[in-house]
Amino acid sequence: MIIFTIMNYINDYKILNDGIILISNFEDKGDILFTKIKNHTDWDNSIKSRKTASFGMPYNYSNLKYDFLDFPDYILKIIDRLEKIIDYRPNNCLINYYYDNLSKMGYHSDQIDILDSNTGIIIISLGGKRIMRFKNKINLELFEIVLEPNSLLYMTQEIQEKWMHSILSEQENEGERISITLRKIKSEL
Ligand SMILES: O=C(O)CCC(=O)C(=O)O
Repeated sequence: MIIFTIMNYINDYKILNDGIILISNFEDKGDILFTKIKNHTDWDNSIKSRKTASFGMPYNYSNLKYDFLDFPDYILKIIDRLEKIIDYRPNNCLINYYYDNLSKMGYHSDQIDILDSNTGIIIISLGGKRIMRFKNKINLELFEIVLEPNSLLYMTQEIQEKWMHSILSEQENEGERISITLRKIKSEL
């Protein structure tokens, strides 16, 4: 499993379920970034329950095909920062915009055969908080993680093999949320 240069976040990270790392205060300009992404992204509206946009390497996901698109500057800055704390440089960024409390993402596990070995999935959360619920593929055990604004969640590929995950709709009025998800997709695909 990737070892983060945790020293940077020594008081501020948790390791959960032996394959998930949560850093609670990763993004310090989350509100500005949220507004920029919300207002300056050409959103894909093909999915009913949230809007999406993909940058970097082409990515096929949930019956959608996203072509190559240059990274915007703000994503490049995030990738530059990330590269210093993980051992690789993500080459795709899929952004999800949960535009109201009912926006959600159903149970799934991420496709891992398209990912470079020893790289995981990074999720940076902006805006309203949401709950990510995991379900074990064999014994159906459940556990939840609260994705607070400005947090970073890292999941290994092994987690995808054993667990599915989902983003629940919100009962409370938590407001809109944006998730920035980053992956390193194999270049020979
Ligand atoms: O929006 C999120 O935080 C969830 C993203 C996710 O589940 C995924 O990219 O596989």
